[in-house]
Amino acid sequence: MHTIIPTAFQHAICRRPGPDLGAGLTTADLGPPDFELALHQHDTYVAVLRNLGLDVTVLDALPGFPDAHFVEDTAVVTPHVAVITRPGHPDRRGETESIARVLAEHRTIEQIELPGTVDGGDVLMVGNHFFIGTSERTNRDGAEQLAQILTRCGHTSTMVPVSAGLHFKSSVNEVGAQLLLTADFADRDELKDYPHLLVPPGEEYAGNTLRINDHLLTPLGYDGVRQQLAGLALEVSVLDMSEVRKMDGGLTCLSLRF
Ligand code: CIR
Repeated sequence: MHTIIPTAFQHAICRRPGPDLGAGLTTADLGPPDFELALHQHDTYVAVLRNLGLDVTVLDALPGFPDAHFVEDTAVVTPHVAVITRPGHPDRRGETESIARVLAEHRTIEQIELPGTVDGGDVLMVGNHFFIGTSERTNRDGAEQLAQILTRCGHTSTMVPVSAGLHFKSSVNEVGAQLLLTADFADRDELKDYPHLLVPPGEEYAGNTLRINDHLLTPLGYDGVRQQLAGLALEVSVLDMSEVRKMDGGLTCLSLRF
């Protein structure tokens, strides 16, 4: 059993969007993304992480993989290991190799094996505990493989069926020590031991708010969520996520933090 190390993120990995980002997977029906604006929004995101003191590795776009800037889905990084996922959508499986090379500089590598599938967007770390959403992208076999790796590392985990949104973290994120911000999953049994802030109706997209140590990043345009976050003793940055939203992405998807 490993010692549990409190999580203060020091590193992040991001990847620049490529000019083909509009060819990625989406259900959003918000029109095609503007490449230049997407790059600008991505640069702002990276600058915010760097201002928070993170050492950020920014990889080049990956030709042929228009969703590759959503790096969160390619790995689950814990204080001890990096678990390289097997993304649920076959079009995304070629994104993991280059991420594994970078993560191998920081962590022992583990791997989700066939027939398992996991998208990192379904995995939320809350202290020593991990929620693993089972979704269209993360199947039961993948979730069980991940749970076994986490158990070996001294963590606990709970599986939660994802009944709304693309990924678990589309709706649920940690916005303070053990404090969850939840859209859609507020009354779920699996979350009952954690205090929640509730996302107001119509602001579900802002359920994807990202905590980096003592700082929160939340998407522009959701005043109800902003007011909730203002009551916490954390600094808040508001970022325009319009272009990644068109491709079903959000703040958490754009980085791996560890
Ligand atoms: C996909 O459908 O896979 C991408 N267009 C969006 C992935 C977003 N990832 C995330 O929320 N972790």
